[in-house]
Amino acid sequence: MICEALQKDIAVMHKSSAVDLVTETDQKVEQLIISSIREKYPTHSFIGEESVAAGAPSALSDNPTWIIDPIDGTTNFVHRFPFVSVSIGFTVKKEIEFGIVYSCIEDKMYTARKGKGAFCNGVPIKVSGQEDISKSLVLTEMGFKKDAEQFQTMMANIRNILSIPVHGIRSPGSAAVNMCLVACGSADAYYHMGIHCWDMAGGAAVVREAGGVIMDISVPMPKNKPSCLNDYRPIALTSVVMKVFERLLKNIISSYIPSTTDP
Ligand code: LIP
Repeated sequence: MICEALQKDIAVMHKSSAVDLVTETDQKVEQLIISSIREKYPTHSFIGEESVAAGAPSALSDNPTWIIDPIDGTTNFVHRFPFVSVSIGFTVKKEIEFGIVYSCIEDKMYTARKGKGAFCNGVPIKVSGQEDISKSLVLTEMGFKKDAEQFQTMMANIRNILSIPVHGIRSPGSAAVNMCLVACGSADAYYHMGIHCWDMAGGAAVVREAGGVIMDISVPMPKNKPSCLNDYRPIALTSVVMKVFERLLKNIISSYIPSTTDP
């Protein structure tokens, strides 16, 4: 459906701001996914980006829940910039059981199931294992909220990370694809302020099963644990930092502005 829509004119609508874009295809893809799953699993719950935008609750319960981003990278989709994905994470008792990210234009299907590994088009993937931040490629996204405080923090973070120096910073424009790029070792870390659960639920399973680490820097490290490596709280996350050098990034990212719309 997404690939077909890319061949036609794309009508753009706006959500929270003039740069928060949505299209009819976002809505149609979400409806298609939810209705086909609901037919098979009528008791399951859903958190979908476009349903929430239309007023549906965004609340996670213990019930089996599908967390859906029908088009992650809508701005890319509108511009035909080739990182556009469908992201689905499935939780039971608030724990992610499996995740799927389909990068439509690249035709890459990332899949992961708890304890069973991560795959791209069926081939096992793993994180890079890079432990030296100065040899790293780091991903980030600029997000939609551009108030003065957030803007300043975002720019300071980029300046700080570039000054380490790292090999580079990239911003592909789809949170789910970014997570999969870390999962398959094409990038070493990804950080994001104000990410939403539907942007990351599918990718979280993929990263974790590929040997990566996800953390919320707004959650203080427990005193009895030397690191957050085992403190995996996917649904509480509103910000992610991945990979083995998360401690370094934690020191670099100077402040944190939570998103208010996530469960
Ligand atoms: C978007 C992400 C993008 C990020 C935005 C937003 P959408 O998702 O993919 O990388 O910068 O904050 O979360 O709105 O295209 O599904």
